[in-house]
Amino acid sequence: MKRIRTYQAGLLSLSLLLSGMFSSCTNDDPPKPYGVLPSADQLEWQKMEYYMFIHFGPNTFTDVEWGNGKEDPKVFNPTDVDCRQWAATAKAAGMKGIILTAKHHDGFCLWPSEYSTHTVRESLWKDGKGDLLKELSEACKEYGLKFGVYLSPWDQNHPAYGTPEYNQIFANTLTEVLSNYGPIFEQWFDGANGEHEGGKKQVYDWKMFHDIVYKNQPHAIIFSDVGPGCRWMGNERGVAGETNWSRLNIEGFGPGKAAPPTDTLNIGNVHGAAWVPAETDVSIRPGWFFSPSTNDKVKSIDQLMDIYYTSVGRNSNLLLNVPPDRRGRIHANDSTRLMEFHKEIESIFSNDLSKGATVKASKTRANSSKYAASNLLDDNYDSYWTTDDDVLTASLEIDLGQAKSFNRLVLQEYIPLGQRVAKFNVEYLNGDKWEEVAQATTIGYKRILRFPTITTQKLRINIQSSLACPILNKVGLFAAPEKLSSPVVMRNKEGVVSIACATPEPVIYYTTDGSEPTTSSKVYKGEFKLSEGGTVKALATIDKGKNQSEVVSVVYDIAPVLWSVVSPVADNLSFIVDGNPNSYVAVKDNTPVVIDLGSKLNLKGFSYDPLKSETANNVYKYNLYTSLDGKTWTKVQSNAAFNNIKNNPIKQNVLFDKAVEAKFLKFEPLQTTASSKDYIVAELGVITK
Ligand code: FUL
Repeated sequence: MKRIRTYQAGLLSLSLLLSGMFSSCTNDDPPKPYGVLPSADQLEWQKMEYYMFIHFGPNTFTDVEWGNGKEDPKVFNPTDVDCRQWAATAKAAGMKGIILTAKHHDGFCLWPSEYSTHTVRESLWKDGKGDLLKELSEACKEYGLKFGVYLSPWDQNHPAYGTPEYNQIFANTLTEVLSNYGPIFEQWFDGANGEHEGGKKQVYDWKMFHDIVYKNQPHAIIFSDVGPGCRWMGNERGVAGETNWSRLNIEGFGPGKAAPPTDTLNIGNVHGAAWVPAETDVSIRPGWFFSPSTNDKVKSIDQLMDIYYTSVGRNSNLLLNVPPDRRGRIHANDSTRLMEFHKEIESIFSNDLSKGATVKASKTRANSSKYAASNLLDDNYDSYWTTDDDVLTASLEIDLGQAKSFNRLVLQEYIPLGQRVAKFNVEYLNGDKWEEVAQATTIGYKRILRFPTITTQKLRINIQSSLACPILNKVGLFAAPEKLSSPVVMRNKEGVVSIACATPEPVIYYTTDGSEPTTSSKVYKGEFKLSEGGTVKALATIDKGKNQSEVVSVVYDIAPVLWSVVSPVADNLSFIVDGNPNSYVAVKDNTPVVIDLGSKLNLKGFSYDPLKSETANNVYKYNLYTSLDGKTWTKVQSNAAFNNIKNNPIKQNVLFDKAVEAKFLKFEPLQTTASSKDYIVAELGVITK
């Protein structure tokens, strides 16, 4: 009897235990994935965050952004290629890999391809025995970096381009690259094509190309405007959308053909059907290829930090281009800047002020410690805080234990279960009042918010809208040094230079002879004349020089003091010659512009400032004429192109084959970057120095 009762009691407690286990199991289950998810390879790729792009090829020597494929392969003759230096630089800069332009739009192959006669084999480099892909892939292995390749489907050299045979040739090229130099972490397919009307049209066999990638490199991420591995984020300025979903609708689009509009690429689609995260590609110099003329235009630390925040800080990977010079080495100006940039990132993000804090969540899934808010502070990627399925808003309160000062907040969503958060804000306890310090939309893999320094013990993150229960795995707080704004140098039509600075009451030092300004240089007391041109370098300081800005450097040619637009006659055309690249005009009906330079000048070249917008109708192809009397014209540039101006609308400097005497300039647009009949000119200038 006793035995039976015991047995029954045992059964009862077993069933209680089981039911308890069962119900807590239900509540304790991780949330179901939301929407489409990253693959394991996409997740690994996203965790790389920052890697190097290398543009190298004939353009490095011919000083153009897009070669036309007709250049003599012998122009490619670097004197001192050192891929180990590239890899060592990338590694020391904190990058996780390198992607090389194995073949750009000129068709030149940086390896001795069997399927082309426009390769390193035909060049003078190493007597035609060199192989850049081999050297760089080996250097990457040695330095523990991942290796990726860029291949342009658009090929201006290959005779078969524009015919169905080209697809097989491109496929063979791909196989060569992907089977000989692996492992390849990313295959970059450039969508650019400058053929326009009347040009060659290639109908690409993307299915075949993708099959080849996956057959040879099953883990490779395929980049294009629409992925499928990762997507172009719509501009070459380094600015991903403030809202940035990793989902995208790709149905009906294709790489190299009708891609979604650039503003969609920039922000993704909230309910997109495919996981295609953003990659931000941007160059450390104004152009993608090295040019001696840009040695002093390497982006400043402030500019690079801005790019870091608008890429990595906005749910995007950063692919930073560092073009080797004509020796085949990364120029000291670029490598020095990369080290400074890395140091800055490290100095900010190596000291997480939330260490040792406590975090309380207003809601926690099943009230289970498994999903506790404390998971946000550990370094385990796979431990996270989340809420019950039906809870879409919640607050996280961080108590730092004592007042601390900071101005950066890092948040990460646990994307293996999908991207969910659509809106949140951040408040801090100021005395006894909660005050908002920032608000934002998406988080994604990583979001970094910048705000003015606050000092507080308590911070609150309010998730205000989420597509499913929010899942966050990281919170971090950091203090970036408050930087002094760099001076802004302007010169007007009369050649008068003014220097301003956003920081109140700075002391500005400057030079005009190209030397570096220091606190012993001339103090800026007011405007000065520089109508004949020169280099202005300026430095802002406060606290008796203890706190200094970065140096800015601006090179000026002759000022447009005497210039005027003689035709067409229309309002505001004087903006073209007012010395101010921020004022612009839309010239009606694609009419040529004629400028009277006021005196005879010896022109080495000319410059065109477009409107700095990817959607503006800037000039792509043009003719340029010069004249001494405004009647008889000499064509100095015929059907010339500002290559890549659509995606990278920066100032274009064009050098003539030989200098020419002129008093008049005629600029005639032939093709523009958008469909409008009015083209944009911000400034036309001359190069005489
Ligand atoms: C663009 C190209 O046209 C540029 O030359 C550069 O390679 C950039 C990364 O992609 O589409």
